[in-house]
Amino acid sequence: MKWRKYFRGSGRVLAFVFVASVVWLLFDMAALRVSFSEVNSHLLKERVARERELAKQKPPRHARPLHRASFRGQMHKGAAERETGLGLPNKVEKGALELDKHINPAMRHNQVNKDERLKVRGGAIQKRHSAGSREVAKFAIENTKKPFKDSALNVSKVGREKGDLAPPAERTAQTSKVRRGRTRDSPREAPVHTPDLSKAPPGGREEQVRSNLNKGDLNDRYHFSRQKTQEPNDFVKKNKAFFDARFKNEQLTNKDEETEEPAVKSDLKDGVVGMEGQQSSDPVVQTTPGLKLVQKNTNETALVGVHPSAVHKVMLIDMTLKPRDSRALGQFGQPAAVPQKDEREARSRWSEGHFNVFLSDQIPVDRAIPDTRPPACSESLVHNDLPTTSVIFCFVDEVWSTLLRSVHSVLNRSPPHLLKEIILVDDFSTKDYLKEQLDAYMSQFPKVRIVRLKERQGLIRARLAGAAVATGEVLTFLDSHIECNVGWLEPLLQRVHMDRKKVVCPVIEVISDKDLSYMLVDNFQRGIFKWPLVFGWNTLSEEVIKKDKLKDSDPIRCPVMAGGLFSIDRNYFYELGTYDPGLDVWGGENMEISFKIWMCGGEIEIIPCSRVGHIFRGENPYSFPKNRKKTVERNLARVAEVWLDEYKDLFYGHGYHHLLDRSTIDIGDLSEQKQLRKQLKCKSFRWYLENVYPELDAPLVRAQGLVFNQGTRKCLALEKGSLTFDICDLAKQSQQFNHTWIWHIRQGNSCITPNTSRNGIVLGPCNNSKSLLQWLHKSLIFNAVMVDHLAVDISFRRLCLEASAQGDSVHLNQCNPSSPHQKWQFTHYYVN
Ligand code: UD2
Ligand code: MN
Repeated sequence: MKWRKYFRGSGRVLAFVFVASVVWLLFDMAALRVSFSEVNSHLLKERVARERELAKQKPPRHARPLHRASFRGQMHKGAAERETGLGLPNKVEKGALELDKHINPAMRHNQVNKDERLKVRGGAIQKRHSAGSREVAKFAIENTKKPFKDSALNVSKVGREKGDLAPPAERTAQTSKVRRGRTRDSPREAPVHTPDLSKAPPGGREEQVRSNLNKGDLNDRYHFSRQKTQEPNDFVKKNKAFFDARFKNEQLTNKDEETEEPAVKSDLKDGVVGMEGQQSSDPVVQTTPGLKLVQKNTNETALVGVHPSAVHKVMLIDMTLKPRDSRALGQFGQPAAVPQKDEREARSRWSEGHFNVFLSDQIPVDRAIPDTRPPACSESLVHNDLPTTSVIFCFVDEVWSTLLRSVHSVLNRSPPHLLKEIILVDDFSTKDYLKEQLDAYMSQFPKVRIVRLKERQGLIRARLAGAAVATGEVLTFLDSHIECNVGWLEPLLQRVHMDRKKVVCPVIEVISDKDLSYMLVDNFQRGIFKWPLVFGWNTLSEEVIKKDKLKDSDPIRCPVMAGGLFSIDRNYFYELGTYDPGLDVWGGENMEISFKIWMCGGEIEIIPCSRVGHIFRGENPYSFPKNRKKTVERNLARVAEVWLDEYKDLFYGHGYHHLLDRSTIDIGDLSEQKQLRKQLKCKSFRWYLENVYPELDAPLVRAQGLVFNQGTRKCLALEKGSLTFDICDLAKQSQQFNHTWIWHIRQGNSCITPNTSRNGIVLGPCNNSKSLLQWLHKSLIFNAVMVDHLAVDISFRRLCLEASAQGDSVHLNQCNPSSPHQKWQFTHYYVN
């Protein structure tokens, strides 16, 4: 009754005017919010300018359009606090301030919808939105039909004329095979014995690791790596079909929309995809169907029970500069081939990037690639208030077209409101095209910033330089020769949003170095390491998958990350003390950050719904200021010293023994890093092994227990400071010895030490760098017929430990393969 009076007489007029002005206002806002992302052409800019002109002529607006910040402010209180803090740079760049202008119109529309839904619910509003959506669709088609000058390709042609120097054709082909079968860490000096893994059965990475390790040759241990599951052609064919199907569906969806809009139809209309010569010559607006209250096939169990208005389905954004040409080389991630007439040039340009640079330059910088995500991923829900990210690409002498393709893939396939900026850190490149030409090209895209380092820092310190100027809430590091796949970003940010201590990696897929095709990798892969800290991939076992009821779209806990591609909460990155800045140029930083994350309270996950292709190269296409092998070794030694506790012996004992001698290698000051570990109250490496990577074989010693002598049939004992023999007794502490990873025979802090002057034996303090204390035993390196001997090298002479005939003392003697007094057995052996 109370209300009715307002709807009588002048009240009715007032109510009508109010409703009409709300409707007008919303319509106005929707129109004004039509903006463009950086990737759209200047035609879009003109359109917005026209819109603005129109807006000026309209009556003054009573409400300002909702800014992303205020939208986020309502949905996610902590955002503002997270943006500052810890004395981090809080610089707001021009590009950043203009963020709102560059939000994809459909995205923006979506935000308005959600916000308005909170206040006003009703059919009128929904209708208005659907009208707006159609306008966006029309708009996209109009604009993409107009001609667009492909400046990227023009410029890349300039770069192409610079090639010279040619490896032979067979080598080019071979390098590609080798690349598939080698690890990211492979030392360039190492010989390559890698089988062609393109023919290996799926799931063979682990076996590859094992078989290489068993060979006992350190160089071999490096050679295990990514493996693809299918031949590229089959794969691409399959995925092309998938792609085509997707296009068909979208057209249907669009048709449906033209006729009738359901009451709660999705407001998520993202991105524009154009493909000439496909199902339609017109570009198509992708439409993500409306949110459903019931979640199906989603791995985001944590989202169950969340109010549907707080989440949405992962967006399928795939924008282009102009309609895609389905006949373009490498389109859909298909393998490309070099025409016979260009083979010479192609070969000559291989060394520019250690992949097929010639082909890369022919392939569109914004080509389509197959959506390789597990099917459930397109149903995944993510929060509306995800944090923003700064994408950081470090590069040194990167190839022009791959660098551009990397940047475009981020611009084209990331929701604009989540992409705060792209920071390109030029690590003192020597190529001219990476200077003014790059500046000029990137100036088209307000979100791209270029940081130039004044001297070569290496990727670790270059990443830190990028992080220092980043303003996004999350840092996303990527290599500069990648292609982000559709829907890559939101699933990563979702996990960080759920828990800021989650550090997340996309699945790294393979872009062939030879034909630039895009290949998917096995499911259920995780990053692991083997001794001596060699990164590799391993497939989760069937038992684990069954036990944990893992779906192919579920996040996978990862003992170590590959290193190149990951997202981390910016403040958390600084809380962790970033990377050890003492790590040089390349290598080992992935181990360092992985141990740091796990041991200091974080987690590393691979997110199968996020996929990024990467060109794995056979060689680093840039110089190392110092020797490459030594650089990596030194970095790893720093990591081992700071993080491995007593397990660092395994690192040294598995091939880095020479690093123990600090007079020949200076690994630099570690006090700050050790201090940091204390401050952060990080857990022990033992904890890491027990809780994160229990599958790793990590015995602390080679052998342990009683040391039995065949000749005397007694055991070695340490009594009153000297070595003697005793009846073997497991219960006696005096008879317990360790044969350590660095070949010491040790009881407590005492080591069996040769007395060089008299071939005698004394007990001395253990000292890691003294080679005199190293006793070879059960080692084929030493001599197949003397595996039971304990031998030591003194001034280039090899001598063996021998029990006296009386069985009361030990001394050194010429090695005699048949003497039982020189044969020894420990109770337990941990190494074969
Ligand atoms: C892997 C990682 C890489 C890094 C590396 C070292 C992946 C996919 N890649 O080897 O990110 O963790 O292992 O451990 O996981 N760069 C510089 N300055 C340098 C050297 C390199 O900026 O002095 C850049 C380079 O241009 C590239 C990135 O750093 O964008 C990584 O180098 P890479 O591609 O040679 O390393 P990669 O993929 O062999
Ligand atoms: Mn790389």
